[in-house]
Amino acid sequence: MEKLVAIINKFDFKGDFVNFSKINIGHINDTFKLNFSSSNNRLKSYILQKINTTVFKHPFELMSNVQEVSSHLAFKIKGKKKTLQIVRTKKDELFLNLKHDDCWRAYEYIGNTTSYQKVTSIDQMYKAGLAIADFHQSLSDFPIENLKITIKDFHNSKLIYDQFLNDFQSDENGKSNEVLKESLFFEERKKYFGIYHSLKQQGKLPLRVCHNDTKINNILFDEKTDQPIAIIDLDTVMPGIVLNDFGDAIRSGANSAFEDENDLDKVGFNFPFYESFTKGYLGKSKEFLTKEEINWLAYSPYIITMEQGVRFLHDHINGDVYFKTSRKNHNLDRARNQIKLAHEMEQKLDKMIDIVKNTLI
Ligand code: ADP
Ligand code: GN1
Ligand code: MG
Repeated sequence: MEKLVAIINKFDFKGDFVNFSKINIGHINDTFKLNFSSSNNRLKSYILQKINTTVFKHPFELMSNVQEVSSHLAFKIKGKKKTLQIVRTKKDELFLNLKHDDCWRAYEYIGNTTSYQKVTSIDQMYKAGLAIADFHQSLSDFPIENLKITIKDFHNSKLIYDQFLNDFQSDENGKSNEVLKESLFFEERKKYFGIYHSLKQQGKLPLRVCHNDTKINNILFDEKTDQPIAIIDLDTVMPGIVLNDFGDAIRSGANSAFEDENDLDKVGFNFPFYESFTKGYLGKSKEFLTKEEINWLAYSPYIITMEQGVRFLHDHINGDVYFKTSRKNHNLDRARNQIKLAHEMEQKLDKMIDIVKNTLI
């Protein structure tokens, strides 16, 4: 608590610090909500985050991306929606650098919003689809060359799978035997991991400014109207392919269970949610997507769900060094959850393709 107060004192917050609470959402950074009182006795809140420097090794580059992207978005959305707004330190820095593994940043708190861990209505999916398309469109004139690579090869599914396989085979933590079935699932489908890689190499998919982590809890919805108000967690905004953003929102939003659910009977692919998101996304993005992007759209939820399954499984055999965990076998449960989801998507791929086609008629 004392350390946190010392850190809070370094930032240019307005008012008197009252209290804080920890927000236990998000697998990467440590997030706190801070409450301040101002002279007119109104409460004002901020977000304080300890940046995970194991994942984001260059916090200055990271924060300069966030700063540039959020300024651009603020200009584009002109008060209609919100975006992250950095609160600088009293020394006017973008973040507080105490030492390499002790870096902190602060944002204005975007209030009167809800961050869903699981989507609750078909309408939320439609609106989320529109919001992601809007995000892509708003950033279409952002100077892509200004973006720093915050995580190298972030969605390189082929490399992600190869690295998993390497560690699975060397089995340094002696866990490979526990995950033979899961590993086999991915091995049998490994051709899918190479698809984007080869399309990119052939120059068939354009690089655009992408969010790269469009998990549904990174969209804040207005708590009264349920309209998406802000897309947050801009740490992975990098040049990328829109298929990952489309796919990841469906991976997280069209799972009938929470991502952490270990009762696999509850895990399933909510097809109407997929359909609704697709209609929302394509409603806006058909104006700017290329034919090739549209051709691959329906595959992307499946491919990224497998990619995420491999990432969780890899972290499990590596001893849970990347994603935050709070119970034994947490990452293994998450991997099994993604496998079940991917398996269901696989059986509906043809129908998923039809939805994209029918939406465009
Ligand atoms: P992580 O990188 O660990 O996922 P996020 O930046 O996504 O961290 O933040 C975790 C959670 O904190 C979000 O899902 C959201 O609920 C909340 N949050 C983060 N920033 C804000 C903000 N500016 N206003 C309101 N809530 C926020
Ligand atoms: C992480 O930070 P968060 O919780 O929004 C991860 C995503 C994964 C997601 C899985 C930087 O997202 O890539 O899809 O967990 N972010 C990073 O829940 O690795
Ligand atoms: Mg997040």
